[in-house]
Amino acid sequence: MKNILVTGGAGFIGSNFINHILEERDDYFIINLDKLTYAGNLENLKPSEKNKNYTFVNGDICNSELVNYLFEKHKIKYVINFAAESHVDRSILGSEIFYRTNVVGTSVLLDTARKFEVEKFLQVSTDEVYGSLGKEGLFTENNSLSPNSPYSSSKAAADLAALSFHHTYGLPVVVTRCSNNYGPFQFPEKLIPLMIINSLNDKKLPVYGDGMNVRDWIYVIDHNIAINTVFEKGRVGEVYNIGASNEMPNIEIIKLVLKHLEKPEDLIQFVKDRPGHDRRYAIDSSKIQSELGWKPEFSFEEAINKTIDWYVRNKDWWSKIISGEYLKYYEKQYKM
Ligand code: NAD
Ligand code: TDX
Repeated sequence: MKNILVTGGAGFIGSNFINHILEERDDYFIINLDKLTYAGNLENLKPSEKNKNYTFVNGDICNSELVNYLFEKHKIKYVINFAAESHVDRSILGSEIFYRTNVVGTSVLLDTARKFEVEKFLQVSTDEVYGSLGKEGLFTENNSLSPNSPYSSSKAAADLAALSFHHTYGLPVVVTRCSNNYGPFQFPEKLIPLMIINSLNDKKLPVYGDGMNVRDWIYVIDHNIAINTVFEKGRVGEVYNIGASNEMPNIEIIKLVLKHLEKPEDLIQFVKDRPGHDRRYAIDSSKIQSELGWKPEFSFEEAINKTIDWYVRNKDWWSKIISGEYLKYYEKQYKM
């Protein structure tokens, strides 16, 4: 049995990871440590909550005493660190919690992992650490890091901290840098769920700038299969980019959502651009493909339709979210 500390497992990607992997594997025991911030939601974990190989702990990765206690109690030998403040716009409104959770929290996990001699520590990083691309080219693992937002700078610090623990102490660290995810249980602040939910509610769709910023989209399950591949087979001290070679300008995705939901394009509203808005991300994932044999399984067309339909069917899930703290955030961010 592998005792794995999964942090941030009540968020979008972490909950999809836990639900997926517990169906696939009976040799993983998962201890999910999550602070249940605005983005954490135990409803995401309904499929796993009764699984005998799963336990939930409500707590903060910055809490060294708690983290030490959990390593001791559960004889933790593996860590997959998803926990983070993850939204760029919120990091622009206020950065402190981003540096606290993403940097200090990761350093607490690294120190404790070192003390308890873990066998693998996977740091979930992001392609945003590379900065922004021009019209041409792709991010490879050899690109220098050039993060532009408080969010991405905090993720770059955590990513480099993890690699430094490998270099200095020989901690068996692997780092993954993935592109933009979409799928079920994504918090409504992010582009795709925001556009789906606003369309369903006949609300305006706020598009930053000219709508021509490009993101490279991957279905969350493909990301999670890649994470497990790197977790099992990745060489320690290495970085693996993850992406599905699916670049699209934002406006194209928004029009596709409107078309699928049979809503009019006049819902689109161009608004003030995000400060420091990265123009283009695009991932070269040839290293993980050739070295570890991973490749994406879902086509964009199939998975985006599945995702839109999931939000249509799961109004109960998102209507609770958009009526609470989210409403205040929305008004502040969009002033509408
Ligand atoms: P999310 O915001 O949906 O979930 C984050 C989770 O972390 C939440 O459950 C939250 O409660 C928890 N958390 C926050 N602070 C914590 C703390 N101090 N202690 C314990 N738990 C805490 O984020 P997500 O989209 O699922 O992203 C997960 C990870 O993947 C993040 O590290 C993010 O940087 C990375 N990533 C995300 C994307 C993307 O497109 N969403 C792409 C690449 C990488
Ligand atoms: O209302 C909006 N209008 C808009 O035009 C929102 C929320 C976004 N956008 C644009 C900004 C980006 O160009 O859509 C694009 C995607 O925005 P987000 O969903 O906020 O994602 P992004 O900033 O690209 O960051 C995401 O991908 C990398 C995740 O949030 C990060 O956690 C991950 O590391």
